Amino acid sequence: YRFTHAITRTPADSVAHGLRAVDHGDPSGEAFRAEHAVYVKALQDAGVKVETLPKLEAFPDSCFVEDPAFCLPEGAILLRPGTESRAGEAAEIRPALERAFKKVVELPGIGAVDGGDVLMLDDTILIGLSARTDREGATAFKMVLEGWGYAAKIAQTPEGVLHFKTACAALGGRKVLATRAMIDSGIFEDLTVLEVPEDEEYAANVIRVNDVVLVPDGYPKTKAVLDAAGYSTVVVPTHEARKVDGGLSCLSLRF
Ligand code: CIR
Repeated sequence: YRFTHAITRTPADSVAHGLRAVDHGDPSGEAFRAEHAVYVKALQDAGVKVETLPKLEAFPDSCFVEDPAFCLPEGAILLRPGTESRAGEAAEIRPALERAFKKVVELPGIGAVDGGDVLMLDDTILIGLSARTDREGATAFKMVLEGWGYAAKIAQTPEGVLHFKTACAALGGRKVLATRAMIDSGIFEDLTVLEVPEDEEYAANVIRVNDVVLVPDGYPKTKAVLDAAGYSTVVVPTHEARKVDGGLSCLSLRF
């Protein structure tokens, strides 16, 4: 499966007020925009046409476009982010999705799902319950996916982890990269798992884009694991994103 398109959104200066579990200082809008440009270039170099939407000062976390929607070849699903300050982001991303897809549907019901909790494997889509994705939202989302012909399964995000994909990434071909906590949950029993070395847990959030794997800068042990497994890795800086718990996957919608 190859990605041909991606949607991103320029980080606003208000990202300094972005949500975070632990405060390591505020990200700078300007520095974040410089890193974002490197990220966009890396996607383009991987063969993807990128549409970058204008920054939205009213939504500090809106550059993390992965959370308010989920894209599949046949259409897009507008999600309901599970935190109040981000609820309006689904409406903001809708026009871009309507330009890109013939079919755009809303998550039915009132439950919450953040796109960061959705892991697309070759044969199944996993939906991780978390502080952002509740059982009601996950069940409604699972039904939409099944209606579109996909197998979907509800899983549990490890304790203290923001999103399911904060702790794992799909590498294609029944292979995943995952933290020890995620491996111990047993969810990947039937897959080939590459383990993220200790103290590099943040680097679990890589993205496979066509022939390359984008890896965050500063995690040499994880890069070495991927290189040794035969992947072609591209290092991308995420120092500003990390200050507000963001990583490589959250910065784009890929399809
Ligand atoms: C948030 O807490 O919602 C943002 N500061 C970070 C979102 C990261 N998104 C993701 O992992 N998919």
